[in-house]
Amino acid sequence: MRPQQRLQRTLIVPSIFVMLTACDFEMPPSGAPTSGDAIETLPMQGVHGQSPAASGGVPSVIMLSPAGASPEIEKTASLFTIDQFGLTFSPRYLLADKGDPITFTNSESDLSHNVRLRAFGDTIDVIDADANPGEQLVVQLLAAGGYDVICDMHPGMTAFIFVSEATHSVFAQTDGSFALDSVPVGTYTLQLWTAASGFQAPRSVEIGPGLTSINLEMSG
Ligand SMILES: [Cu+2]
Repeated sequence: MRPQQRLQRTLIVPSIFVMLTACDFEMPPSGAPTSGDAIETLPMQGVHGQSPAASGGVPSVIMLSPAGASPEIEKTASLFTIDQFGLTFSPRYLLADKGDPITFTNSESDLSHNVRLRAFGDTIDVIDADANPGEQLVVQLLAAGGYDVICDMHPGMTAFIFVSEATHSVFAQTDGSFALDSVPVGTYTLQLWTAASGFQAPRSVEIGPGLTSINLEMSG
């Protein structure tokens, strides 16, 4: 058995911070998004609606943040893992907050992959890193928006990451329908992102009391 290759590399580019490590420390489980955890004392309301349908398999993203001066909300960074196994990225769609550490792993027994990450629709690599079995690549994305992820070695191995700066964010379904379960009553700035049109102009919305319905189908 060949000795485990030890890699320690730090890459800093304008909008991103990348650490490549090949260590075998125990990874935390990939957590659920924690949006809204900091404001549990206010009554939570449901928001649902309709946005443009997915384009090229990439769903719309709906983002809500409290209107006005952005409050100092204590947010715990969520830890996400995207594994490469069985010639598939898992999960294939990931919604993260700005700066959340995203760890790429390779669980294959003896199959190398790579991770090539680009801003959505762009042709410039943000990351192009080998991903051999046992290695980990930790990425913190600091620019909001969509990111394409591919493995060069296996056509069809793709993933999509969306990085949000909003306090409440959700992927729409393929048909464009969306739902957020727990949003405190209040005035919000809503922003829509679609694969076809990118970020749309922010708009003001009132949430609750009661179920709030929002139609974004005509946007963009
Ligand atoms: Cu691959």
